[in-house]
Amino acid sequence: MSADARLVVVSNRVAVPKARGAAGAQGGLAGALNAALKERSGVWFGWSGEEAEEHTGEISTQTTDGVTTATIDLSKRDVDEYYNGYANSTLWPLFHYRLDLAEYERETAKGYERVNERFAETLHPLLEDDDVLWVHDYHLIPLGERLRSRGVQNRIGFFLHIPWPATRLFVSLPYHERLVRTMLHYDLLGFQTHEWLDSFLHYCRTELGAEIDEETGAITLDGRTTIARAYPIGIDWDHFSKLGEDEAAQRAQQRLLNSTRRRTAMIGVDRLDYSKGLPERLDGISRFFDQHPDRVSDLVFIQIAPPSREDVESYQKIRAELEQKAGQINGARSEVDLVPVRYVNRGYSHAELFGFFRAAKIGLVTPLRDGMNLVAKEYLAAQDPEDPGVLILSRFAGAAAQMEDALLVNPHSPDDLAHAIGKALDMPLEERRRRYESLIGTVRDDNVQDWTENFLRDLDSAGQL
Ligand code: ADQ
Repeated sequence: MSADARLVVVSNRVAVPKARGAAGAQGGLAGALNAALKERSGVWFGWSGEEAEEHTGEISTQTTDGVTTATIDLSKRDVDEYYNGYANSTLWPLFHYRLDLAEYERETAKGYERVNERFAETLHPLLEDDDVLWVHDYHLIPLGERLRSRGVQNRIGFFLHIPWPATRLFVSLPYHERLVRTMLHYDLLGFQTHEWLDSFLHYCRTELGAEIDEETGAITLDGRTTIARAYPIGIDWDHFSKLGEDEAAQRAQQRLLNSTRRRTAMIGVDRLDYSKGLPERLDGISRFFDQHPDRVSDLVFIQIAPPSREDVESYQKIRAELEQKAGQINGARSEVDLVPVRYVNRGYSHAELFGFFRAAKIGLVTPLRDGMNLVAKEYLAAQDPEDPGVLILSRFAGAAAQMEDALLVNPHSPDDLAHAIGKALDMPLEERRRRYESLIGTVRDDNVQDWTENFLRDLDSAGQL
């Protein structure tokens, strides 16, 4: 298989590339994948995000700068069962250790299999013999096996963006073995961290009796070998770190500084998701205020959290809980000219986020569980090296494995969070610089371009590893 074979990326949603020079930002992952797709005149296949009355099998294609996007619509039933149902109400909570929120419904499991089969059926005719396929995330775990059952022999890799749970949790999923066996039809499996990789290997060894070669990550079962490795994702450093030159970033920074005046701004930026530990974060802030009432006027906390997956009940609940907690803190602690928590339910461009991150002297990234968490890396990339802010990071984010010099916290403990906030507020410049220097290297060097290259290099040579 040659390294310049055409690349076919498959994910639940497709980020349609912007024409050269077109306005608007693209996420780091979309940017990196588009760069790889451009290099290899590739195709990006997935759901359009649109709901159709009926599934028609029609593919919409668009080619920009040599990259073709091919999308299909899904029916309302498909979206309910596959996306809102099995992917986001079964796998997402389970993989984020929220057994209490995981729902197991036979119908949604069937919908998940049906849509994966539909992806395989629609994608198959588009494939050429030499294509290298890269499938992304928990929505499409069985896709590789579905393609193999149609005779596809191409090299196929899979990357999981979220954690892989411990075996004792994972086995609570009905038909868990069937799901994992489908994964062994990929040539290469990528995980964000060694912890998630080890959990997966542990499952394969103990539940399936697979043979594992720890050194190469080779998993052998029934005469087939799959390679599994950790590939920690990074940010698009070249793009993100230069956003400070952008006028929108400078305006956003100034806007925040003007509005906070002499108070220290502390920031959180997350999709509104229960895995991100947002109510727990507010509990920690509330505890800090309880312990240090004299410091309420020193600090303002800005939480930016655009709603996501609003059709799923657990997401409606977390939103209501957060509104209530923010309201409680502000009710108890506000003065006529002072509101301690600013809770904003919308998204901002990367340039604006850069400006907010730079204006905030404390970054709070405290998920209860997270595959990686790119916000932690973006916060650091936006800091002024001469006067950097402090990152408070959950030990349960994948990013923590690379970022031991952040202030690592247990997000479940309000006392731990409150202590870290106090420490960050009082941290001398010298210590802030030292921590920043030790952290920024991995943010800069282990970037998303490297991640793409490493994964695709191993996929190109899978079978010879
Ligand atoms: P997410 O759960 O979405 O991603 P994360 O990695 O933190 O989590 O964020 C992805 C991107 O969304 C970042 O670039 C961030 O700037 C942006 N974003 C978040 N909140 C925003 C807001 N309020 N406004 C604008 N942009 C916002 C999943 C996994 C993660 C993994 C990534 C990539 O859950 O663990 O790091 O995929 O693999």
